[in-house]
Amino acid sequence: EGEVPNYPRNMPNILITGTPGTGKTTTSEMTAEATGLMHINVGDLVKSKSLHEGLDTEYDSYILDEDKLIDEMEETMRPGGKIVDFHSCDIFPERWFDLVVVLRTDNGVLYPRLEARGYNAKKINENMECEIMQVVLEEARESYAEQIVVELSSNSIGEMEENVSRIKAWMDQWVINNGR
Ligand code: DAT
Repeated sequence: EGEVPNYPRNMPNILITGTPGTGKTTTSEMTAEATGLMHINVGDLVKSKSLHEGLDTEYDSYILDEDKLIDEMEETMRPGGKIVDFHSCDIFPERWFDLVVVLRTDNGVLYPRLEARGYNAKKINENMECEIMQVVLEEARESYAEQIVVELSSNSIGEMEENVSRIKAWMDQWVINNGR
């Protein structure tokens, strides 16, 4: 951290984070479609490039190899223009991102989404607690400058569409301010 020069970007990098089920992947796909930015689904990348140390059988999730993941992504992030989709946000270098979006979902809406995914009870409870305790939001506030962290409500399709429009409008303004 701090040793890698932060080259100026022509396009912004956006992190879309939040508890599993809050809508990161759907929102990222729609935003990529609307903006032309490239969506990077970090969970898929971890699986496809084996950037993990095996499966945690209790939670049925991969044990991340953070160093391998950051090395794998570094060159891709450098020129900008990426939407990074992941349920955790404190593992990435702060310098990578121009905007950090934290999606939030009400308990009564999130629970059935997690059930519909076929998560086991332990995983559902862990994720519900994560959302109730605002774990990802606090992580984002601790890891990034206050002015780049935005909390957006993601309970309905309407809210998701609104969020995509807001992110697109933010990006258009970023290009006016920073693009060359
Ligand atoms: P995540 O990537 O955060 O785990 P997802 O994009 O895969 O979440 O969405 C999980 C499920 O919930 C999927 O079936 C789409 C649905 N969903 C997500 N956000 C939504 C929203 N704002 N309104 C309605 N459905 C939503």
